[in-house]
Amino acid sequence: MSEKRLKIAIQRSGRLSGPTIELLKKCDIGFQDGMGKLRSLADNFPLEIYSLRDDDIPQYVEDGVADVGIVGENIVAENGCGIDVVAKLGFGKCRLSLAVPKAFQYSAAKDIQGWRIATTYPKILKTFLHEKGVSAEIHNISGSVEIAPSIGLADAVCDLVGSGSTLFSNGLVEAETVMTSEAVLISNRNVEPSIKKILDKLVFRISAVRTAQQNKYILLNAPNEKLDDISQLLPGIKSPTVMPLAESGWSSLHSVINESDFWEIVEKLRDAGAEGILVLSIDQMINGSTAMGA
Ligand code: PRT
Ligand code: ZN
Repeated sequence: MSEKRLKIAIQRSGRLSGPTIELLKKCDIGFQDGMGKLRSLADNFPLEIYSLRDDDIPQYVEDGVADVGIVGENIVAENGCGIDVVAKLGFGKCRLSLAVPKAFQYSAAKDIQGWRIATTYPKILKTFLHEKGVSAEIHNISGSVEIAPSIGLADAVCDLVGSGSTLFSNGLVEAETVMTSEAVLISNRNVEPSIKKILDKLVFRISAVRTAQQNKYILLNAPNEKLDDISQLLPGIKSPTVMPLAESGWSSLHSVINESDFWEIVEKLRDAGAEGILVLSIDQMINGSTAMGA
C-alpha cells in the first residue's frame, strides 16, 4: 500500500510561488524532482505538491482534490466557501481597494452611486457596496483592471494594491480599502484522520518558522553592576540567560526579542551600558503553545 501523503495546492507561478516554496524549505521540506511540474513529491515529508493557478485552489481544496492549499485571502473571499482557513502566513500582503480618478474628490462610498466599477472581484465588491448601501454597475473583467477608466470602460476600479504605483501611473488614487489580504493555509473540511495528523505536523513546523521570523536572538556583554537594569529590558521567552565572562565583573546575556520592538530595545540596552551586542536570526522557534492565528 502506498504511503499516505498530504496533498497541498500551491500557486504554480506568480507572486505567491516564491514565498510559498521558501516557507516549505524553511520547514525543512525538500523536493525530489524540482518544482514547476504540475505534481511533485517531497522527499523527507509525506507531502504531494500540486502547482496550479491561484484562482482554482479553493475549489480544488473544497472538492478534496487537494487536502490543503496556499492562497491569498482575497481569493478565498471571492472563490472559496466550503473550506477552512487554518493559518495566516505573513506574506503576499496587499489590499483590495476601491480606486477613483485622481481629480475626483471622494469622501464616502455614496459618492460613486450609479458608477461603473471594473474589478476581478465581483463577489467581494457586491458585498461591500451592499453594506455601504450603494448601487453601482459592476463590470467583471479578468485582467488589467487599472486601465479600464482611461479607455472609457469604467468610472472606477476595485483592484489589488501593493505599493500603489500601478494605480498612480494610471491616473487613479485609492479611495477606500475593501479588504486587506495575506497568504493563508486553507484546508478541506473533511480531511481523514491520518491526513489530519500530517497536516498538524505541517502546521507545527509553519508555526515554528513564523514565530522565529518574528523574533531575534540577542547576545551582549554587560558589567555586573548593570545586570539588573539590562535584564529588565530583555524579557526573553522566560528571562535572559546570564553567564559569567572570563573577565571578572562582566557577564554575557542571551535572550530572544520580538522583531517589532527590536530597535527600540537595542537602543535602550546600549544606553543602559550593554556592549558587544550581537543579533542573530532564528530558523525555527518552538513555544509552549503553537496555535496559529487564522
Ligand atoms: O496565474 P495566477 O492566476 O496563479 O496568478 P495571478 O496573476 O492571478 O496572481 P498574482 O501572482 O499576480 O498574485 C497572487 C496573489 O498575490 C494575489 O491573489 C494577492 O493575494 C497577492 N498580492 C500581493 C498581489 C499583490 N500583492 C499585488 N500588488 N496581487 C496582485 N498585485 C498587483 C496589483 O493589483 C497591481 O496590479 O500587482 C500590481 C502592482 O501593485 P502595486 O500596487 O505595487 O503597483
Ligand atoms: Zn489568479
